[in-house]
Amino acid sequence: MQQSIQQLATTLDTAAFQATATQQISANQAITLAQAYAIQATSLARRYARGETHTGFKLGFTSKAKMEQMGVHDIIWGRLTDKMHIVQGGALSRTQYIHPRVEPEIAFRISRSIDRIISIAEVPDFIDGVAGALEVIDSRYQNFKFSLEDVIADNCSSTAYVLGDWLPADTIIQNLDINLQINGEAVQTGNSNAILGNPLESLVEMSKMAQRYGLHIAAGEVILAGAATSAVHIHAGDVIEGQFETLGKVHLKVV
Ligand code: OOG
Ligand code: MG
Repeated sequence: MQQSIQQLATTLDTAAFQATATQQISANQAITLAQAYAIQATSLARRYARGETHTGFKLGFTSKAKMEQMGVHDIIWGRLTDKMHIVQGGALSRTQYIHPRVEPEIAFRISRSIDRIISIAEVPDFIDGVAGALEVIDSRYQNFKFSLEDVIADNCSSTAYVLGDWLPADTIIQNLDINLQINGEAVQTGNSNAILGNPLESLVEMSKMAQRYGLHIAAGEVILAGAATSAVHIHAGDVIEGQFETLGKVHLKVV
């Protein structure tokens, strides 16, 4: 039997809330891209009803490393909330998640509303900070496997994010070596240009998504550009460090 948008959204939200994996939607029924984003919005509405507030957006599959790791080749976007934000050096409780992974990201802070498609040359006018970041993703689907529509419905695996110190908007972020260490061991290395050739392009893409999907991107919101490297499984006791050259280091513990 076909399930409604509401039922599918409830299943995904409950899977996240209870840290229990659920079956891929695509295993039982076909959904369109528009329906996938509607499921995402409906499932986020349940979070807002529990008191969470919107803090920004994330992009996914903006690098080849991520596309190839997960077998999805289209850019996707998801929503971030205050509950997902972990302070720099803070701790993530492993038992609250299903099979979490971490990945290094670059974050932007929006300085004024983006209400149209912007060009790469205009990006500096719309941001007042850049930072290194870590994103924790935790697909609500069994075995961390999904189709394009599945992952969009699941808010693009959004789970948690840590922001490094905000640096001025004109800080160089092109061609940065990015390293991810776990317990002092290098587990991923990459370069910021792996993100769409230039990480600033992620904001151009986000402005296009906002136009296409009727989103409002407001001052103060955070945009995560998408990981430059593959994501890595994390375990209780792990000490995680992202290193981003000019953007400094970002830390997270798993307890
Ligand atoms: C989907 C989220 C992709 C990124 O940075 O590319 C993403 C996933 O890999 O589970 O966050
Ligand atoms: Mg990511």
